[in-house]
Amino acid sequence: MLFKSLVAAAALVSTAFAAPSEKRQNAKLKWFGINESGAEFGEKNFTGVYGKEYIWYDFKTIDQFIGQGMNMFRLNFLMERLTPNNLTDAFDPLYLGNLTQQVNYITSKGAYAMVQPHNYGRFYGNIITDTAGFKTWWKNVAAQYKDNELVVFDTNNEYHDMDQKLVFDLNQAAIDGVRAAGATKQYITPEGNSWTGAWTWISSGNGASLVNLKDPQNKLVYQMHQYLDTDGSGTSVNCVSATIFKERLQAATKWLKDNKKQGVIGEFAAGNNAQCISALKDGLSYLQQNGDVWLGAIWWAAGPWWADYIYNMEPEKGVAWTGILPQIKSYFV
Ligand SMILES: *[C@@H]1O[C@H](CO)[C@@H](O)[C@H](O)[C@H]1NC(C)=O
Ligand SMILES: *[C@@H]1O[C@H](CO)[C@@H](O)[C@H](O)[C@H]1NC(C)=O
Ligand SMILES: *[C@@H]1O[C@H](CO)[C@@H](O)[C@H](O)[C@H]1NC(C)=O
Ligand SMILES: CC(=O)N[C@H]1CO[C@H](CO)[C@@H](O)[C@@H]1O
Repeated sequence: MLFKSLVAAAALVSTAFAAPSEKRQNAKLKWFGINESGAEFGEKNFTGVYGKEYIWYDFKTIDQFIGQGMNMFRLNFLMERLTPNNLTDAFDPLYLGNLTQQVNYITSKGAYAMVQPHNYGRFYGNIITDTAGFKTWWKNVAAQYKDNELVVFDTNNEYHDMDQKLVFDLNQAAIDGVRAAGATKQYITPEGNSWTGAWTWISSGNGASLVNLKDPQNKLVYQMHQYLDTDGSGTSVNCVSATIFKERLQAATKWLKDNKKQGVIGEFAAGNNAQCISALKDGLSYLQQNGDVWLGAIWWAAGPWWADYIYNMEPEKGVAWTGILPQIKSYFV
């Protein structure tokens, strides 16, 4: 209730004061997406077997998400399974085959596919310090998709507890590797230290450091993640308040605007209850109002194996598919 009146008020304000130069503000968000998660499962077992330790994504559910208006799929996978043993080694042809099959399916439907190593800046559990090897890894990966403009390259999932300069250097190496492969049209999405939290983007030092990343194609979209529980970890069904999403986005939004950058919320989620749904709508409305710098948001998560997980959006039984998606899809595309 409270929430509906907030949206109504925001809509009135925007109609009354919208200037032509603010055209993108209050438009529907460009990207509405889902984290497809499963190919990185069994993270302690780097080899693993398809169907036992890990799983790829179901094309039928991809169609169902597209039917709901989604146009962005963030594809989780593990670097150790793509290039076993060494960053600069050859690809495992079957794991690459599956990744490429997913990318091709999604982009053939006109949606974006985000290639996302779910590695936290680590390889076999060790922080990646070989920036030259990381650049080569990205050059090799991007070469596979260089002619597909609907692919988005995510440098790595959630760097954390790392030297800030190393996080900068790895992101820059990834950007340089992608462009060196001849992939010049695609968006690249750098992530920050501290699990790339939006709410800590400034306090963690990410803002001051990553503002200096350079892309000759000028197609960087800074990726931040945001959960709404007390510690921001995305492990509870409870939300701090009905306005916590927006509050946790404010400092990062100012940073994007001050520095003329673009951002995307690459992971967000909340429990299926009234307070969280109010918070989600309030935050998505805020993203829309700041659509000059925010391209969209990507729900965490779907995938065949999430079962009764608190944020499961897998069709047709996931709690977020039934309870959340119908309430938030109107904010997008
Ligand atoms: C790793 O995966 C293989 C293949 O499925 C399995 O045989 C093995 O038991 C797993 N190891 C661990 C430690 O889970
Ligand atoms: C990859 O191989 C190079 C050259 O042999 C070596 O220097 C590097 O440490 C290896 N990296 C990993 C992660 O094993
Ligand atoms: C996907 O991986 C499985 C298991 O390794 C393999 O049998 C299958 O051929 C792969 N698919 C493609 C398209 O490469
Ligand atoms: C917030 C959340 O659920 N994060 C999970 C993301 O997926 C990895 C494994 O794929 C889990 O380890 C995280 O807990």
